[in-house]
Amino acid sequence: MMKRQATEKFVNNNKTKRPFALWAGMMFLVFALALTGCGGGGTSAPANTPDQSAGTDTGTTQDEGQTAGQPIEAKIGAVFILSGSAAAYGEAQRNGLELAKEELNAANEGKLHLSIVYEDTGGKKESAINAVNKLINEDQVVSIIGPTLSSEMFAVGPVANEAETPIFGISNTVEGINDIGPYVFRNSLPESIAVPTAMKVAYEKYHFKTAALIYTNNDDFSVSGYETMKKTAKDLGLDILTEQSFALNDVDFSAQLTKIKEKNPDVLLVSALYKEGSLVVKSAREMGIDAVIIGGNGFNNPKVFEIAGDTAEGLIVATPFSPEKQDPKVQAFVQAYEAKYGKKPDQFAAQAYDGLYIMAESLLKAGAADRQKLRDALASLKDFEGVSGKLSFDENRNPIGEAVVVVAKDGKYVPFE
Ligand code: 1QQ
Repeated sequence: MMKRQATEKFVNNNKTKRPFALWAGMMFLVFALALTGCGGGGTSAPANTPDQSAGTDTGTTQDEGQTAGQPIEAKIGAVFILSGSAAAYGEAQRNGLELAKEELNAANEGKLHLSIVYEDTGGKKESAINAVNKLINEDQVVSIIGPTLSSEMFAVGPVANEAETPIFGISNTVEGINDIGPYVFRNSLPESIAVPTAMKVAYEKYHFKTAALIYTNNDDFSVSGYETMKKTAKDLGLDILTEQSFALNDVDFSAQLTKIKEKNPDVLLVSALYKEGSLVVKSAREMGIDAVIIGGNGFNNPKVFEIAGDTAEGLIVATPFSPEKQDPKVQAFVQAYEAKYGKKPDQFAAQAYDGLYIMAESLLKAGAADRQKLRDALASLKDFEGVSGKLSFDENRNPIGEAVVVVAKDGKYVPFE
């Protein structure tokens, strides 16, 4: 931004002295600055107007506009957990994004070309902050997709917002994500919608009266999910018998589960990421806890079945996406995904896939790979029909969508009836 203003000032000062001879030299400088990425500050640099950039090699900076006959070149950053104990989320997200990128680049040939720079956070806030700074300042991306966890978004959202770079969460389900600032978006259904849906639907079938809660106490998503579960349990008039917690990466839950077993609740509410959550479910069943188990968004990954095996049977979760949905759009996505990766997509892959489609639609609407124009186009999104449902944003850019309730049966999730 500073450099862009300096360039404009230089242009103006000299224009008044020797109009034409200097004009050519100035244009050369403007192009050179734009091509080396110095013009990338969020709004269109002077070199982006069609007549000025005609004849140059467009497509190397984040804010190159669409010039006659040239596609919009959009470089997008992706910040995912690609290693460590929650890596299956990031893998699904990368798969969904790559599939969408191939489809979109083929469908928009000559109009829009997307490239993606991936960064792995390992689930750590510090790594997420470094990744976002690198993407914004070095790679000069037009926008960022991710990060995977809400706790990471709370750390990096303010950084992207300050740098006026749109950041788009595809799996951040905690309340308050959009309050970070006007450049922060998400298409992931908040747990405040998904969790009560699952609990109410299950309540109508089982009419449980007592509940126990167990959650990860040092992860924003898990804590927020626990609070939503507790509030919903109270709203349903349930008697909460005990609340237990543990930390990320814990593997032994026998002390907490022993206390829960003593209380014999009708329903056990679990708020955790897939690894800890699946181990809790497994241990609970192995210890003889026979309560109905309801989980949160963290369980929407097939790793649950790998870790918990048969003990996952009966686990109830809400999700905006089911690969079983008999909708032509969903089935086309499921088939393309299976053909490419040899397995069915989960919700994380689906929301990533939709996220890039939304980004592409918004870039085409913006008419340029320009951070500010893209932000405005994203903010005006309405009735986007994705594989994970229909999406609009409310006035705070929160997604408005619906959750379906699923239950684990024979190693996969099927609609809850
Ligand atoms: C969040 C989540 C996690 C389950 C994402 C992997 O929903 O952190 O908000």
